[in-house]
Amino acid sequence: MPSGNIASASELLQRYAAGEREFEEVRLSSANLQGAILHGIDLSEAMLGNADLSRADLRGADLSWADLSGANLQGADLRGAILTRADLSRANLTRANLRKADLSLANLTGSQLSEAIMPDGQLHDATEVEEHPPDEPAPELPKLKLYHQPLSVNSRRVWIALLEKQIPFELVALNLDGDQFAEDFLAVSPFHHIPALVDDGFSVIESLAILDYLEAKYPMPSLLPKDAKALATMRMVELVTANELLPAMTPLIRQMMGFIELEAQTRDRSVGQIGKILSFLEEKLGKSPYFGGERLTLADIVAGTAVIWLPGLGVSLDEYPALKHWSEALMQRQSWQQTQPTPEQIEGFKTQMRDLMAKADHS
Ligand SMILES: N[C@@H](CCC(=O)N[C@@H](CS)C(=O)NCC(=O)O)C(=O)O
Repeated sequence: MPSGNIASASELLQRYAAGEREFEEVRLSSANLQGAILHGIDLSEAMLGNADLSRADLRGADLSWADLSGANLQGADLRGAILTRADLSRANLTRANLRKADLSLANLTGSQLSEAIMPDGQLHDATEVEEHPPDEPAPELPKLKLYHQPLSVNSRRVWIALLEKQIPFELVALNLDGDQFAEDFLAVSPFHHIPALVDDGFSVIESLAILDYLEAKYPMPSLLPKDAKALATMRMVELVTANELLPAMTPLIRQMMGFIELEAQTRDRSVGQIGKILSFLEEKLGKSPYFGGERLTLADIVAGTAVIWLPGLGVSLDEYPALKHWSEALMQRQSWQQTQPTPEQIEGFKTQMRDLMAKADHS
């Protein structure tokens, strides 16, 4: 079913991320869709005049009859896109890839096509771009590499952000049974921690730094609120999760995994501290669907990969109805479902850690 009345770039990107492809009545003149990943989208008749679509991935998109006059399509990937009767007058198509695109009856008056790769495989006004034979497969996009462990909450937040932002990436799973000390991994992550991200030879460690890097490099769809208070709330939630909630949960996680027996007093202390943090989070969430307001942000990803474990650790969310509803809704998202560790992975990790602990006791 086509979605009507899309009036903001973020709404379009959110709905696209949720799997919708057909959109009607899109009015996004002058919108910022720089670097947006929208392949296969149906935007026929969309109003995108003066929009910034530079470096956008619009492979196979239907843009027939769309108003793209004055749009910035510099470096956009428009391979196989349908641009029949589209208004591309004054559009900047410098370095855009239009291979196999259908430009029949499109209005290209006054558009800039310098170094654009045209539908027939010819370079229009080419200067230094290498010409590929028409049937040669398109060069692969450089892929990010995420080193992770499926049960790691710190890794999962990065994994989910990559999925939500629709960034192509490759997962490299570590067992953490000693493989994190391998020389080639230490070259990436000198403190032998996952997650670690490698982007074209550039390594980033520390999950929150990785999230910031992804946001800066791939700003669309945005996972950062714009408003000052929402931004501060987002950072508070991220840091309170990392610095308060996860340390308070650690003894309960160790007990759940069967690594330790917890004394009642230690358990009560952990549960009391978690309660304090949950009250704080409940208050910050308020009546909004997400911590940053109407849209998913990094706060939801960071807190939402930790809080969802609490019922399984014996900490009920019943006293925190907003958080309970929020966490249940997050678990319905494809990105949470796709990254949820399987019971077999959890059992496998428990056995592996018990073996490692037994080995350490005997050495
Ligand atoms: N502050 C770091 C924490 C990373 C961390 O503690 N990772 C754990 C797994 S969740 C790890 O790599 N453990 C294996 C090791 O340190 O050898 C982050 O947020 O990325």
